[in-house]
Amino acid sequence: MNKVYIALGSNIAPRFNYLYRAIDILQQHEDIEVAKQSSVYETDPVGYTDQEQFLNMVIELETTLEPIALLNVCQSIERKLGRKRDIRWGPRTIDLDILLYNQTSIVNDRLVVPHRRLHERAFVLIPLAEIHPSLYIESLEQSISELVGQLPLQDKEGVVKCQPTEGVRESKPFGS
Ligand code: A4P
Ligand code: MG
Repeated sequence: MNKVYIALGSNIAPRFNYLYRAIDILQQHEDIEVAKQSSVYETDPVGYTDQEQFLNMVIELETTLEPIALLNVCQSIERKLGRKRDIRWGPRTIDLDILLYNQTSIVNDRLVVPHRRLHERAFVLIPLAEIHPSLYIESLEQSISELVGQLPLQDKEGVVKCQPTEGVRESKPFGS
């Protein structure tokens, strides 16, 4: 069984619904088991900053799918949930990034694992540290908690755990 970490992000309403719909679809896949989920965090946009706040979280999967097959599942979920690709790093209903696939290093046209920006992104490292702080990344020769410790304070301050009630405020029926 392969152990995989996936980062989810959304900054188009209803953001909570997009995150939980994506997790539901993954869970329904016969070759995927969602083993752990982090809390949901509200985060300042990084890269292209003239856009709404994101909700981000990280999940741990157990799967028999090979990396490209899993990427295909992730991209089909993005399409199903109305993801459009206009601006690089721009607004999105849902983004699913494969962070880690066991300790495998993959570099090809479609997939780079560990994710290229994993080590520098507070909105990924902080939720990942919540579910597996001691996780050691061989290619970086560091653990997740060490990587979090190296983040600039300003980046960490832009990642705030959501209160559970915030989901209620945003949860309109899907598609309305
Ligand atoms: N691809 C390569 N490696 C991977 C991987 N490990 N997982 C390829 C998933 N996809 C991977 O991705 C572009 C291409 O990357 C895909 O065709 C796939 O074959 P995309 O999802 O179409 O485009 P993107 O999301 O705009 O690019 P990317 O590189 O995923 O962007 P990032 O780095 O994820 O940045 N700020 C906050 N606070 N929260 C966010 O979630 N997200 C971004 C997007 C920017 N700022 C953000 C957030
Ligand atoms: Mg992406």
